[in-house]
Amino acid sequence: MPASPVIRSLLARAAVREWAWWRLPWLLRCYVGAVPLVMAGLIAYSASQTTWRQDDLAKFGLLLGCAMISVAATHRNAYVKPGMVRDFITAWVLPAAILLPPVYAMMMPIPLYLLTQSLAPRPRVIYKRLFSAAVISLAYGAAALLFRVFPASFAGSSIGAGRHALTWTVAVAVCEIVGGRINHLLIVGAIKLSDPSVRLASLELNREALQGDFAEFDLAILITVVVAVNPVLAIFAVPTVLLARRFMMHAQLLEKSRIDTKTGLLNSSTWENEATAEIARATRTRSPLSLALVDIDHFKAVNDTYGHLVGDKALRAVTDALRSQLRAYDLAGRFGGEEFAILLPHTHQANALIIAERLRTRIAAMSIRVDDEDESGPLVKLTVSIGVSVMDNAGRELTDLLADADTALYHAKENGRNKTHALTSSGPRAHLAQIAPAVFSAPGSPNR
Ligand code: GH3
Ligand code: MG
Ligand code: MG
Repeated sequence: MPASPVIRSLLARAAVREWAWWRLPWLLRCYVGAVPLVMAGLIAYSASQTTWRQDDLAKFGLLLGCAMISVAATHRNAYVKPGMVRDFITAWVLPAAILLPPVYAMMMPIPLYLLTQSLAPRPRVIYKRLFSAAVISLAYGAAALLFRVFPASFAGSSIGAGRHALTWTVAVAVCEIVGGRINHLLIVGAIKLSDPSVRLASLELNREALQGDFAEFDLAILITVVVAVNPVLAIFAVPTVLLARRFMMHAQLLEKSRIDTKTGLLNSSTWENEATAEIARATRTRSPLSLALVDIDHFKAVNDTYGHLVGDKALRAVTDALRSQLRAYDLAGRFGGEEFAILLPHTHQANALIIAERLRTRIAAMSIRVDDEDESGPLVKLTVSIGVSVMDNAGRELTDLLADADTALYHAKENGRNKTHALTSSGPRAHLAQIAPAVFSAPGSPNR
């Protein structure tokens, strides 16, 4: 009897040589392999050194239960994309590190990441989850050891009253900072090994990231203090963690609703809103503005020949080319399937045509590999046709500009594709711009 798809998938995972881990560059492979091994070794060692007490186990069970509820009760959308929302797992691991022998904090991330994996609509590669769990395990194992270095008069195994409550909390905060930094550094190591060009400052020093860091830091300390007073109080922290997670997700969802997921450009409704505002600004300030509609030529043939996945890859390549050619204040959106709209503020027709031509020639020069792993395999070549419209001091609506750009695009298609055409509108007499074919047509393509 043939094996079911589930059995086949399990067998494929069990086949060691099939692991995605093998496909990593060797240094990164060693790194993401070594961290979990070190974690396993240290857990085994500290387990052998631990006196297992019933009330510790009960406290651990309670903290783990609360952490699991906060992970499981978060909307599944949060797990669609890694990094979509903070999991706040360390907010539950810190109390374990402070109030229990170190082995508990080291064990805790493992079941939590297994749960995260099972909740994700599209399971993440297992070595990544294992690495994330191991990083937290090592970082908070170190935080647990650090806490024990403080004298009992300053910190100690239980929280006192008055001044001691304050110094105890300061010691917890120091351990959270140290644990958080080690966690961060270990992750940065993996990111840098996988892509040395990545700029971490832009990932870390933005409002969302800092807000998330602070919320996690704050919750971890509050939960530790509350659990130190009475472990059962941990239950009251669950709704607070859920609220914080929801709050963090809101900003991300808002951003996501503006963006076209396939290309990362603005989606058409957001583009239209922002373009309308930009046109109103240009009308008010009497500054020039142009609009370009870019349509990939014969894109259906790419899909028909190589399939939709390669088609999507080509769409992303065109998007990257668009981004690389535009200025920071230009507004690019995905307007339809293989059609893009670009608003060019402070741009007269002559400059708009130069920008559009630069874009067209750049895309025509690209070669997109059908199969990344087959260097001698087929390449996809694309061209685009571009229609440009312009608002020279005369106040016009977005619909007028789009209609003109669409007419110009139609002419570019009609005249052999891989061309830039423009339509100017000075009053009711719109006319096709006289564009020198030598400048604005593809080499070798028929002249208009
Ligand atoms: P033309 O030069 O006249 O523009 O020809 P075309 O084939 O590009 O235009 P047509 O409108 O006939 O086909 C557009 C194609 O774009 C059809 C559709 O399958 C493809 N397409 C639209 N959106 C996507 C997408 O998100 N991914 C992929 N792979 N293809 C898409
Ligand atoms: Mg097309
Ligand atoms: Mg089209």
